[in-house]
Amino acid sequence: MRIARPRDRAEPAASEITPRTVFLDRRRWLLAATAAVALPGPAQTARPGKLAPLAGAKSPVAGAVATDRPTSPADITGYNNYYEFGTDKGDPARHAGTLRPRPWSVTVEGEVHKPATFDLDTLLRLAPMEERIYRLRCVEGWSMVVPWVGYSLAELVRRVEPTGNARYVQFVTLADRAQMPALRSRVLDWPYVEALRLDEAMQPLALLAFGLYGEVLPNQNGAPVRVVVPWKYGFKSGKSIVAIRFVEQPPRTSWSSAAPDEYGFYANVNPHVDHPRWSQATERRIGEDGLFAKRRKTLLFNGYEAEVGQLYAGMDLKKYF
Ligand SMILES: Nc1nc2c(c(=O)[nH]1)N[C@H]1C(S)=C(S)[C@@H](COP(=O)(O)O)O[C@H]1N2
Ligand SMILES: [Mo]
Repeated sequence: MRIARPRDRAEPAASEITPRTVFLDRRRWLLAATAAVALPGPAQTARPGKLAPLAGAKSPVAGAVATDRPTSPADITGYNNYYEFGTDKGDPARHAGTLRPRPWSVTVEGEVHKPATFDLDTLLRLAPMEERIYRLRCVEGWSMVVPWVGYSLAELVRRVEPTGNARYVQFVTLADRAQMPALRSRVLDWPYVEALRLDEAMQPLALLAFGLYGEVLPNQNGAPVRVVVPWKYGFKSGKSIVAIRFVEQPPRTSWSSAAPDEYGFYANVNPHVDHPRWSQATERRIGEDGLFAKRRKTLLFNGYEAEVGQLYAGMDLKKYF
């Protein structure tokens, strides 16, 4: 289990030893970030720091706690896409130890009344931390359930006060060759960039995540801060964010510029719009992949239709895929 301290390694995850309902209930906490410290350790991942829980409170955000069984910490931190560290699923866990998640800052700029550079400690205290248990569905056809720790991206958006011209929000992620050797490969045009429409970014499910399973984010999952947009394919959820830009025109996004026929700007999870090279109707849940494990049916908007469907009312989702 890569996020555990070395001496804890033999211990099973709480999710493995506690009945699911008790486990989920126990995790419906508000979390305070004050204790978060990520020290670079001798292992390949940053040493975990706790995001301390405040007992009792539940996330007030509709849809924030999926009832599916959370994927194991070993799978969440061992099976990753983070191409800055290589393209194999095990590469991020093996190589992301060179990422330095502190010191860190995020610059917010463009069409806002209050542009600012936030250092990590300021960001950690910007709003109360919550646990959000989200399904994550990769465009490649697999999915996980992750207990993230963070707060709604809308909290940050409101504080910088977008101008009337702000219609899109672009997320720029770290691209530093000294920390990310795989940037030498030309697999994508670095830095990895993603974007949302402003109203999508304001939807309370859109998360700024700082941790998972109650600990600061492991490097391979996008330390120290990433975006998580649970109703869209995983590639929309940029890791290790360094800048957030508010703009008027649709910004460039890495995957839709690399392969515009395969990856649209919206990238909403949609079983009715196949990838040109494979079906998107079903998915494999990581951790359930025994010999006889059935693929699951992929749900429209990854199961978050009730919460986000109205954002796309009247849009042809086959055209705006
Ligand atoms: N900077 C950056 N962010 C990224 C990626 C990446 O390669 N680089 N991969 C994306 C893809 S394709 C997916 S599926 C998710 C995977 O997140 P996870 O490894 O935490 O499950 O991260 C997304 N964010
Ligand atoms: Mo993905």
